[in-house]
Amino acid sequence: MVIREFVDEYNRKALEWLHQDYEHLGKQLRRRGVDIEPLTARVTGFRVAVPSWGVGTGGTRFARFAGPGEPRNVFEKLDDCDVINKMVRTTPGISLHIPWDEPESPAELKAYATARGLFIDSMNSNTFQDQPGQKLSYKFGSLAHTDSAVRAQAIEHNVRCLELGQQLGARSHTVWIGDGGNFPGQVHFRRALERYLESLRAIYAALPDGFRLFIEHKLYEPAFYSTVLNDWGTSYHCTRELGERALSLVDLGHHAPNVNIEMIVARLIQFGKLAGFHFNDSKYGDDDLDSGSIKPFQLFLIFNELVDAELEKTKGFDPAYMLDQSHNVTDPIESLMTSAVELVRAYVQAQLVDREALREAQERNDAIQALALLKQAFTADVAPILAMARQRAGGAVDPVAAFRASGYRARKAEERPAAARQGAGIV
Ligand code: LRH
Ligand code: MN
Repeated sequence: MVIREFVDEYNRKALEWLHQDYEHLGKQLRRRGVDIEPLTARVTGFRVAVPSWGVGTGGTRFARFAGPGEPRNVFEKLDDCDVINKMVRTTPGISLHIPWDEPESPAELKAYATARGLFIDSMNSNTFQDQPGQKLSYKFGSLAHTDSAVRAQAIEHNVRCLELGQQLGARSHTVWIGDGGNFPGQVHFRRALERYLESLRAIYAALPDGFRLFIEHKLYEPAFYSTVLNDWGTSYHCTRELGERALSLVDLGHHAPNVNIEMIVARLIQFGKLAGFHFNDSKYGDDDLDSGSIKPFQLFLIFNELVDAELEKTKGFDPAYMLDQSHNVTDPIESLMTSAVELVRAYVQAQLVDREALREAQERNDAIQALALLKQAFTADVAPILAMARQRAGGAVDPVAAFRASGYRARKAEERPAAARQGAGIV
């Protein structure tokens, strides 16, 4: 039974309570002067890209414990992404990572995605690992390396990714590098940034028409003392230097604990330089945990800034939403479905903020009322809207329950013998 039929069958049992809950929520919202239908309609337009590297089991530097039915190549990764989208109906876009997903035939891969209603979203280059047969090592960096030959090798890799991205129909190219130092004195801060910018200028010059360049800052790891592109301010400076198609990507896990990320988002929106996001969650470092699993209020506050800008039709506001997570102890498909749902939840809750009343409270410095207005939206149980939007789009009322009942993972465990390689590392 194809997933679509299975989902319809599985939804049948839930439809009765779903309509009851939906009508009840509709009544509650009507009392607040909110019509539920336009909200549900807006959800069906929400899109978040899934990372190809997220459908396999992730790991840490200590170990990676592969789960059953791991995808063994980019085509099997797309099969798993297809299931996620069939269940939640908001994730047709797939971010690829090169060379992890390098296809023999880009045309074949593009056709494979299209046949499943999927498309290639952002391309991600990789100059943070050495590949077999690679001439020069990235041990001491890549785009910011002191050796111009290493920088040239890293630039060449990014240009090849751009060409591949164009063949695959992608519209953006994401560059994250781990360049930095582990000890004081190891790296000259100003010269390293200048080398990085010089390399990015070469990549920017090779951008195909219509392509956007996303640069991703990160406070630390793998470098543990200084990182060349360490924070949003440095990123903003670089995107200003490069040009209007260069934008700053915010990975939620790439900031020091307790940094006010929603404020960074507001800044980048105001400066017209917000590329979008790598959504995940974290308790301590770049933990790459499931979105909304640790700090759901922070996720809501970030969407509060995004919805505020969206409603104001802010100039140049066109952020790319992507997940970037590592699933070390859960079924990656279940984690990615759940995370996609949590993003839509924060998006809908942010739509419930009474922005006129909030502006008045802010103007008269009524902090209690302002926070209460945000909390009123954050504490709204919008689950019926999320489930109804999925069901109307052909998805599952309860994606995880439907996925488990589908037996997909057990079937893949049969089809895809466990890879001998256990090893360590994020993928
Ligand atoms: C770096 C990062 C980057 C990816 C990698 C998989 O921490 O967030 O976005 O290239 O994870
Ligand atoms: Mn990331």
